[in-house]
Amino acid sequence: MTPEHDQSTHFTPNTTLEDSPETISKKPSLYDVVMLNDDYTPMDFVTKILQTIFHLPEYESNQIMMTIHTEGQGHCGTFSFDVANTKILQVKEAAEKEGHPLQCKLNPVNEDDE
Ligand code: TYC
Repeated sequence: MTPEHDQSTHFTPNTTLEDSPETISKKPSLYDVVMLNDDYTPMDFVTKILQTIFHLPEYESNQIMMTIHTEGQGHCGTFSFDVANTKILQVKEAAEKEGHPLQCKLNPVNEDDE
């Protein structure tokens, strides 16, 4: 391959050969897990979830729970895509087991803002 035809320097592991250099956008490497408020999940249950699944101390867990309760949502932590998704699934499973509608969402971290 002649050097002018070698596009290898334009590609990263997150791109495919179909991508032109102009359309390449790197997949975010970090994701915020954001917990949502609802009218039914008991406050104690949310605080326990933040302690057990997100490994947050009791005091902070209670503060985050109250932030979610009053503001509608709250930040539980920032993780890789796989870890964030696993935690969201663990929250959903633990909540469903007790009949609570508690949900989290995943937000890509904008690395330009860091
Ligand atoms: N709003 C709920 C209540 O009044 C408590 C709650 C807090 C629910 C945080 C979900 O993510 C949540 N029982």
